[in-house]
Amino acid sequence: MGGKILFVTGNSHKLDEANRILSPYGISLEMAVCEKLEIQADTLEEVASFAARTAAWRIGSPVLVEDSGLFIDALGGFPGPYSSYAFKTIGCRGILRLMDGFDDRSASFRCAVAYCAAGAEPVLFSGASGGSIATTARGARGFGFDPIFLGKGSRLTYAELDEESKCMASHRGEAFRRFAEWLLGA
Ligand code: ITT
Repeated sequence: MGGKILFVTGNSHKLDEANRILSPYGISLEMAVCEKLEIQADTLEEVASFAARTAAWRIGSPVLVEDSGLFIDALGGFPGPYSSYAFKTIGCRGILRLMDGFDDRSASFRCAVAYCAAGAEPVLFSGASGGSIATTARGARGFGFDPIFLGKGSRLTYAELDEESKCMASHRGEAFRRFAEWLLGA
């Protein structure tokens, strides 16, 4: 592949993970100097599409946007599309407190990646990783809710996994690999 693709995000962890996932495909991303315009919507796909369309129009070149979140079954999918806000306000400790008394701790991380060329419609790629909410926060790697998320069948939280293992298992890994296969096949 030629030059780098612009990734509209303010989250450097997302950029690092996406680059790790895409490097076997010869694709590399750089952070775009552009605001990610986030609408309030029920789905990650709507949020990512809108932000990608606006950024592509502003910058005048193809862009990638990714919207992701933690969906907890016992909380009706909360925090879901509001994960960034929930992380900044109540954080991992607040989520653990909300889960007090629930036997069902199942949850999933989800991710919507939108690729958009200027003036075109965004193309969407989704990924999900199932698991559960741990009873205590553990681990120092990753970001966001990683210390309280256990992947399916794993006793380690995402924050205890090495970067490669997280990217193999994660919602982001699935969505960006789908994007790469589309881009290289397109
Ligand atoms: P940008 O909007 O600038 O891309 P952001 O961190 O605000 O960065 P989102 O709006 O997509 O991103 O919010 C996603 C939130 O969901 C993020 O802040 C984390 O709290 C959580 N999250 C998403 N993916 C995660 C992951 O792989 N590990 C841990 N937490 C994650």
